[in-house]
Amino acid sequence: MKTTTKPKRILLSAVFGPYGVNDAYGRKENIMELFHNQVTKAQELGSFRFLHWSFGLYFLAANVDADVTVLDFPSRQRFIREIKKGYDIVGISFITPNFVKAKEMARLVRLHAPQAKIVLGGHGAAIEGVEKLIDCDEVAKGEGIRWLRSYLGQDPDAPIYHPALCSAQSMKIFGVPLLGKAASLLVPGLGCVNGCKFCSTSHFFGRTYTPYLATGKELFETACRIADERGSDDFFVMDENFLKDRTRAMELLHEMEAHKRFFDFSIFSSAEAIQAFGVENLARLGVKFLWMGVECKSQAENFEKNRGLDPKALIHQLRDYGISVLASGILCMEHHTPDNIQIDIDHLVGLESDLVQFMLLIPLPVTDLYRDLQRRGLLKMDLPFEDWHGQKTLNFSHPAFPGDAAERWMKTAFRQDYEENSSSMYRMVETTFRGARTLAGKSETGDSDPWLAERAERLRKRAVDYAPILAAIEKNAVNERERQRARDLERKIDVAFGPRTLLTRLGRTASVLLAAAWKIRIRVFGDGIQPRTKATRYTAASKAKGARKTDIVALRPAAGESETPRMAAAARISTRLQPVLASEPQSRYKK
Ligand code: B12
Ligand code: SF4
Repeated sequence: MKTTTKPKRILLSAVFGPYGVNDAYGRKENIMELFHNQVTKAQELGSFRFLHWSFGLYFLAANVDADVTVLDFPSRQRFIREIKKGYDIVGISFITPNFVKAKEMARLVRLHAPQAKIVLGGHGAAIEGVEKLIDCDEVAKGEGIRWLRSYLGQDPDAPIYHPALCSAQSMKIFGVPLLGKAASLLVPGLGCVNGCKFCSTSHFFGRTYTPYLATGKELFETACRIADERGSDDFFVMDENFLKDRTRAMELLHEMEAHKRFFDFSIFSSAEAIQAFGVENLARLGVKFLWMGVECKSQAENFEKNRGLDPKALIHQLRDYGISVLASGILCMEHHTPDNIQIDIDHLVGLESDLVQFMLLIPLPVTDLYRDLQRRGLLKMDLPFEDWHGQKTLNFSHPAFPGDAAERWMKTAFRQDYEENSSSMYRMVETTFRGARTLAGKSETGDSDPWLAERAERLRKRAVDYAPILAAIEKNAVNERERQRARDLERKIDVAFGPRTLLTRLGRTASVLLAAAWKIRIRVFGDGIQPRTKATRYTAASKAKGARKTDIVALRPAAGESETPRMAAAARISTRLQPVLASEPQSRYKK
């Protein structure tokens, strides 16, 4: 008689909140918001307030044969409630600064669910000796899907299923919610082969690249499925160096053009890979946002990926093509002193990118930098891991930056960028406008084709959609320069793309009112935002062959756990796009 084994019951949890507060488990600087944490934090009302889901957990859940619950952004109490439900395995995903939270969660599991095995995963698993520091049964280092499948006795090499996921919740700038569907997540692969000395991601995955979607065709087919399922052609591409595999990216572009299917992408890539792919190709591909690691000015102290490149010229060209750039730089590098660090800050600010990230040099476990400083006895191992987040304190002895010097330089740098370059939202509207003009200009000179002409039209629409927020920017400008810039840009958009419609006028008023309301909210209740808890349940039966597509979806969340951000129907800063090529009707791609 055939016996069937009961599927394992697994809980996969992110660390508990609240996040970004000073308490026994964390620090107020360690905010759970990408941009507000480390990019636009000095930009007051204009800071980007986006919350991203804990993507790795959903990938794991969708790729093992088991009954899996994903608990994202729980409170400590909510986590306790969940572990009491009798799981066989509790997986905890954490990064280094959240070490203490993971430790406390493991303690709670032993206390309330002694039958459960505890598995640790995520970048925190790289901490040396973590298996002894936290009471656990297993530690998954590196790529987790293969690991978890092997642990469960399943085929580690089975094909990877890419779930359809929304990338973010609660997105606001100047208090104005971004309307339309949030971008979907696309994870082409994990890791990066470049192995820059400080880079935690590259080292965690053993300086290798693990593709989830190995070819342009696979990428295209997955993007089509997700776009159709979620009703959005916009993608946040979670891949540390997406353009590194140039052939794959080119193949994706060819597939899109062959099937006349437009997508928009926000990507991360290194300068050498961007240069090799070509700026016009990026515009054709629909890249609208690009994160690039500039790191510092000095060629001698920089990394191979930036050798011999002129970031200023590259960024200028990218923006001319409507591609917003986030340039990231590292402060308090080993060669920095109070006498030369300003050179790098001026360099980063002078690049005139749309956004700038300043991050302190933080040697994280297993990187070459970490090992090097460890060998030299410079790591501050007595500094609690909660402080290893890179926005306040150095975790190694740097003779030139004692006490709170690092933090002071960082604050000055963010402020300088804001005052000189204006708010990032202003810059992004400008980039979009510039891109629309550049591509339209190509049509006028006969240097275009229907595909590029459609890209021009999309940029034009986006510029018009964005324009109402310029009123809020003008009203809340950091200085006269920004006020004047916002006014001028609005005028230019009006002149280029026609007079303001009633909708635009309403949008302007709404954006000013929403920004005022946001200002009051911050004054009265403070600046903090906490993400909403989300529990998603995946059953083994629903993941059986053929049923994946329709069945791997979030169950209705319990009361108070809604994952759908409520969007006020006010000012419209929408990236909603009409997927049409010239006048042809959109043909949804069919496999
Ligand atoms: C998205 C992201 C965020 C989001 C997090 C959203 C969230 N809900 O947690 C935001 C933007 C808020 C964020 C913030 C921060 N982040 Co962050 N973030 C990332 C990023 C860019 C992508 C992670 C991701 O989703 N990857 C895709 C998924 C599929 O891969 P994955 O998460 O690695 O998961 C795989 C494996 O790790 C493993 N796995 C993961 N969890 C588990 C659990 C179990 C049980 C198992 C078996 C396996 C497993 O399996 C998965 C599939 O293979 C990474 C860089 C990167 N490219 O990896 C940095 C990264 C994880 N962040 C990092 C850091 C330091 C931070 C910040 C402190 C800011 C900063 N200084 O950079 C803050 C901390 C916020 C906080 N309060 O906790 C570091 C972690 C370094 C380290 N060694 O711990 C990274 C590596 C970036 C870096 N600096 O190099 N981050
Ligand atoms: S290129 Fe970027 S992702 Fe790759 S190793 Fe260097 S810093 Fe890390």
